[in-house]
Amino acid sequence: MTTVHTTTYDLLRQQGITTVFGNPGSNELPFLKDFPADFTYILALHEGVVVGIADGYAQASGTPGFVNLHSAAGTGNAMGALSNAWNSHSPLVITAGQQTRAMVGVEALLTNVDAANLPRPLVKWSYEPASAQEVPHAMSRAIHMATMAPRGPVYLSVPYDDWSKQADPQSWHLLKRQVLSAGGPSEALLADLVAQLANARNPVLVLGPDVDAANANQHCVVLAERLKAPVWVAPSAPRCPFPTRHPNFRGLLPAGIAAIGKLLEGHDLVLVLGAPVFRYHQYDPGQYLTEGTRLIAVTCDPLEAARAPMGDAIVGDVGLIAALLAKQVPEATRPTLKALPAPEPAEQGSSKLRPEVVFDTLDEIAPHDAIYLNESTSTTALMWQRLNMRHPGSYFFAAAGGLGFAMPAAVGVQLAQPERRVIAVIGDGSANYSISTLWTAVQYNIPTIFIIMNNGTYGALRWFAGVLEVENVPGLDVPGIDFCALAKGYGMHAIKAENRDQLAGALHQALALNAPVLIEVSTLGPLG
Ligand code: TZD
Ligand code: CA
Repeated sequence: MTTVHTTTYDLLRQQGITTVFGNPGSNELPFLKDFPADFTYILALHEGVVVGIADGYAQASGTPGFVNLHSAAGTGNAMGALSNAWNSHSPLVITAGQQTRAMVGVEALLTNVDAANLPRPLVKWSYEPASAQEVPHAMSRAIHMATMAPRGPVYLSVPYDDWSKQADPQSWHLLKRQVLSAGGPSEALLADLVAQLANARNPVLVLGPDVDAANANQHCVVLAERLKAPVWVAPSAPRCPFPTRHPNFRGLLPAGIAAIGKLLEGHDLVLVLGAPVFRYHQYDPGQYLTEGTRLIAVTCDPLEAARAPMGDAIVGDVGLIAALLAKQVPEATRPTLKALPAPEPAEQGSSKLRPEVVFDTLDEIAPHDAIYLNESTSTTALMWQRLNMRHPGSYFFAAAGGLGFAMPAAVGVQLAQPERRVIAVIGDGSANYSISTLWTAVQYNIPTIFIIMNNGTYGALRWFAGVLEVENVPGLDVPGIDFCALAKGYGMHAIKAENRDQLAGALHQALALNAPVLIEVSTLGPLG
């Protein structure tokens, strides 16, 4: 007899899934039993970290991240991370163990009550198979759901007694199936879009994370050059879809309604590729777009298309449509754009390093194809101004703004991209949400470089308190944390850097090592 266990591992193998990111409990042991030699298990010590690593891995590899969590408690711990994965269209197959079927009804300890409902609304599909025989089918369905456009996380709860049962004898069909997305535009739609761009007097491109996810960055470079159009990155950017030193690059759009409306004023056509319209943050009421500006958004996601408050939307394959436009849009007769002046090199400042200096030093010393993870919330704008990000897949940020993403995701990205060095720039506040990531990086020798920007405060919240005009708010400072000591506690090499020279030395040292390193930098906060 072929068991559900054997059939499921065969199915995962056939789908190219041989890494399991997990944190186990009793309900999961029968799934992990006789773990096949051609599979790798990556253990993380908190479920937010498990999903964060898998998310980074899935985004950087473009292949599904397979996760195994412990029942309701493990899933609950992962929900914050799931909010980011949901917003970044990250293809995650999240499985969780369930109590044995005979004891679910009496709600024995570690029962996942109403399991399929628990992760909603942050998954595309959620399910607990009605019988053991159905598990391979449900797993197959989960993988296809996660990887089909628009990609996203799915959830599967499996009672632990199912794994040793006999699989449906017809399960072999599942091992042969492929499900492909073919979301190209019709000729008429494409011709219309090309004509609208060709006839626009002053078009502008706004690019989002799904351009980078589709590896369509270079198509967008060609499109921008042919259109002679400025390029903005959509607000609250989780990825970098365009080279930041390209002459057409204008920067990151602010995350307020009125601010965006004003910045896009004067353009008759805004073409948004691969972003929601828009991921606003601070409430900045005003006009979405001013009179005379039209917007067309190309997105992989019908939900994004439907909820945009203005403009038209086309749901389709962002990469393919970008490639077709780059080929078919005629060269505009407008003058070629000139690059914005590069920012002045920053002075070190008094006792603590200015964040500008940290980014200038990184930009100078890090490899040109380094991959950056950002969770230093008050310095995001500086990072975008000062880092020369040239290649696709060079930048990742929490897509829902949930902290605790970047440290684990940096480990997952490094696993997916062993040829490129991953550098995670993390605030001292943010570092605490997923600090146990350091343990996984050490144990599996994943050579991510963690730079902790220690300014002793939740800097972004201090800035936001100013925006909201609220005073005397408690809980905004985080003094007294020694990150080098924490890193050493997890077995990681750690270096303190107090000035530019020490930071440069630490970076050279870290880059020469084939091991993870934490560099703690004392930085000036946003308010000095
Ligand atoms: N909890 C979670 C899971 N996500 C959040 N986004 C927050 C709390 C709220 N939050 C922000 O949005 S930014 C921020 C918090 C607490 C401060 C982060 O501080 P930091 O970076 O030290 O990491 P800066 O540069 O000092 O802001
Ligand atoms: Ca901070």
